Amino acid sequence: MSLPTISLESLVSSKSFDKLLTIAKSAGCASSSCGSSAKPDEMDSAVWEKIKDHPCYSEEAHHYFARMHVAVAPACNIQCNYCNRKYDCANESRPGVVSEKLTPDQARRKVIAVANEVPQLSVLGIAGPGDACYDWKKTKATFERVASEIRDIKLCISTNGLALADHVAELADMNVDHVTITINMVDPEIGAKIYPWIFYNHRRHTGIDAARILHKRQMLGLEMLTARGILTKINSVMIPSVNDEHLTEVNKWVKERGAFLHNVMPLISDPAHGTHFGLTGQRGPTALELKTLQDRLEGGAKLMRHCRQCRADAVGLLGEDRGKEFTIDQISDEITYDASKREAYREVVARERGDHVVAKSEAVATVKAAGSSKSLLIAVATKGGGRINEHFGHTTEFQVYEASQRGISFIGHRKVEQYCLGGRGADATLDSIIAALKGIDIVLCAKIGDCPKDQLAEAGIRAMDVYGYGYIETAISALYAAEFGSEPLAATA
Ligand code: CLF
Ligand code: SF4
Repeated sequence: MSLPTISLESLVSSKSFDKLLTIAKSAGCASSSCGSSAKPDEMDSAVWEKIKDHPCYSEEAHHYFARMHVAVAPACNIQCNYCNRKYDCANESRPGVVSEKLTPDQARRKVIAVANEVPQLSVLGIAGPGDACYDWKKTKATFERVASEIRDIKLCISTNGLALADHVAELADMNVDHVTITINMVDPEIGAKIYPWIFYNHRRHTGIDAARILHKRQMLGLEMLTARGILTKINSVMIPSVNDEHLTEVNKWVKERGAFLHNVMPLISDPAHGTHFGLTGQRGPTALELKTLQDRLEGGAKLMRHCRQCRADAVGLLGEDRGKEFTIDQISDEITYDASKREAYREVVARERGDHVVAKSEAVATVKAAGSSKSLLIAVATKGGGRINEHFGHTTEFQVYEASQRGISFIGHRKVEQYCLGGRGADATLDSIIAALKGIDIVLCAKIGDCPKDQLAEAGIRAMDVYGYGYIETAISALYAAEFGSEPLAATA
């Protein structure tokens, strides 16, 4: 039996769940790569086991797996100048939207409701709206309740690090394999410009004294996690003229102390959010400034470039938010966990992933074989699964890839307004999409009409749907080879 092309849409829609089950139960496998592992050759198998289904710790996994956050931890022990407590924790969450705060019991019900309906769900994260380690009782109670029913769900937290060291042993006991610490400085003088105060050992500390304590506690927490084999991701908020240059130093420090990933995120600063930085005119970095810094950091602690700065109650694949479908008022008091969708999805994805890995490595070899020093920036409309499977007019985010002598790399995303609403495209929206795609050479999507295609072409961006539903890297390699290899340009109109 040959495997059908899998679009995330077909896998997750309840209407096609029977089809998903049929594929999952089918005997044998016609996949060219059945049994292939997506594990990178250089990665330790134990580490791969921990990250292979985690959408934040593996760029590859983020095409297939989803996270959800439950907003159970509203209290915080520090003040960041980019945070207004009325909103979500800006360490891990886009400020500007108030979350639905939950008790641990409500959180348990919500996680079960999502697990029953969203087969991609693999990770439960607690990322605010305050600090997961400071508001520890609620964090712990939530994890214990959920893990006792959904045994294979990965538990993940995000913290500012001040109270982390007090809970590392319990995190290890609960099998929490993934901890994010937000570290914006290793120099307390810079820290004093970011943190006006912290609350530690029953009293408030301010200025350099506060930043020094926070720094020491963050390093201690990181070292304790590394000693226990817990994977640590460091989030750093890039604040122009405050810590942007300094983040190279942060990268070195955290690498030396065993951090698995470093995620540099742009400051989100808007006066409407009422934050200190927002109200005092501190700007965030441009996309180019962020990319330039990330490029400079290559070679140090491994970088995460696919972060979406999620809300503290986000649900779904990174880049999508299905939170509104799962508000607590829509969830029954008596809900029970049904593993069938998640299990069937995992079986299908395991096969699909093997094929994807083979296709990807062939694509990278093709790009390298072109022997060109040129690069191409390609924006892709996708719903996941590593395929070009979203219409231009429906997408709210393009994934951006760079093809160059080094291969094919995911380098970020560009958020856009949805162009097509109610069957019609809006010109003003198209203008804003074109502006958001500045610097992009080619747009790949499953379908695009002549009107937006022509207007993109006028702006110097080639848009095409001939590679629709194929693997992203395969299309990119064909385009790159056609453009810079010895073959003439083909099939790109
Ligand atoms: Fe959530 Fe964070 Fe865990 Fe992921 S998010 S607690 S590590 S499960 Fe991921 Fe969202 Fe970026 Fe965070 S994309 S903001 S990095
Ligand atoms: Fe706000 Fe999070 Fe900073 Fe606490 S750690 S002040 S909740 S951004």
